[in-house]
Amino acid sequence: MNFRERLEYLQKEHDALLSRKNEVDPRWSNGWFERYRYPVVTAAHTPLFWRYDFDEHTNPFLMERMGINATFNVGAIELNGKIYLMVRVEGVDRKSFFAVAESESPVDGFRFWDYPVVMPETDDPDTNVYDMRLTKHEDGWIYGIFCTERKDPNAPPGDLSSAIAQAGIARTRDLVTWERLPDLKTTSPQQRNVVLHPEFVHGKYAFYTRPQDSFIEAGRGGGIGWGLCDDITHAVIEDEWIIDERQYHTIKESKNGAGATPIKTPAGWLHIAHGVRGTAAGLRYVLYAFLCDLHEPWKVIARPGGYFLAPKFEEQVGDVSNVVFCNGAVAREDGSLYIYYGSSDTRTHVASTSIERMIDYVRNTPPDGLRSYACVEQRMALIQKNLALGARSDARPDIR
Ligand code: M1P
Repeated sequence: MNFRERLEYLQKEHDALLSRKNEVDPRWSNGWFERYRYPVVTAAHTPLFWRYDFDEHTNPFLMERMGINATFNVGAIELNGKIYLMVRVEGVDRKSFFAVAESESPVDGFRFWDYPVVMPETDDPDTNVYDMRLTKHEDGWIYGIFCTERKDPNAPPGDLSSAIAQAGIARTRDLVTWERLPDLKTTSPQQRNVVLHPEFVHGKYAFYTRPQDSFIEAGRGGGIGWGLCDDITHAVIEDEWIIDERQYHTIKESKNGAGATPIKTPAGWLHIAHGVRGTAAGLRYVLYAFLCDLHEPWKVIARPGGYFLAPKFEEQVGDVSNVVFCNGAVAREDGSLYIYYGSSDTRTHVASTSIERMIDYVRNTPPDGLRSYACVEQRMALIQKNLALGARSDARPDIR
């Protein structure tokens, strides 16, 4: 293939990918959310002109000059009827940056804007930025809260891995021009998975936090925290407390973190978070949900046990396998809810449901029994009820 032919081929493939229709994945059915056959955003969705040099003189072989490794962990927002994803794009150089992909449809047709987001730095430049949560705040701004990572200045010589994670804060009106504000200050040595609540609480900005002792380990950081601050242009949380604890032998034993910006429903603030546990094969990240009081959003009022979405099918494999992670969801006026989630730190999927189904799920799923015996009791209650309703039994004990 000569230069022209190869360029035409690449463009044809790219167009076909961008215009591919998505469909509900028939391999999955649990009655309360749908999975989709195709990811909504992959590295291949990024514009060809981000990756290739189209000049035949400087790139006669039409090689990819600056590859993209992954597109995952997206913030999400609906504006004027369109869905905008704030994608964590990771180059082959391991650095992440933000870029907007938009679509008229919540499940397919996402196209990246020509340029990625140019996020201003603070006086202490970020080495890496990722996982933005978008919050349309009642103060009129759209905020992006994201993880900013820098090398630990106190790491001993030769330690090239120790890093510090903090919450970066920026705001915008149009997703194009961003005003960077100072990073959030808390009493915890590190923070990740920080989310801004969309409304003032007692006249203050309210944050969900995730205190952690080190870059990877939550350590004494007990789970998802909550704190208020007076001034978002110099955000300081002096009093941070845990509202959703990590717990032994649960899906959030090692870590958890707030995910999508909480969704206001008549029943309360709906949260979609992630929980992490250790396995012989490494960490396993799943999504779980909980509901907080409408007027006192720091109070959890429904806490279904276990996960609602775990890595399945192709989602299980990628750069960091066995991970699903959500930092964006869109609740539409018609009551539908679209949950965007990254799989294995590689690509982005969508799950669709409705606020009604989610509320049914969080209210009517029993909490984690925390012991096998208690969990069997919960299941016995369900079985007895169904058999009394005439459920057909498959087999009955009959050993003589
Ligand atoms: O690699 C899995 C995830 O790890 C981090 O999440 P947490 O801080 O809860 O461990 C984040 O870096 C996230 O981006 C990543 O998907």
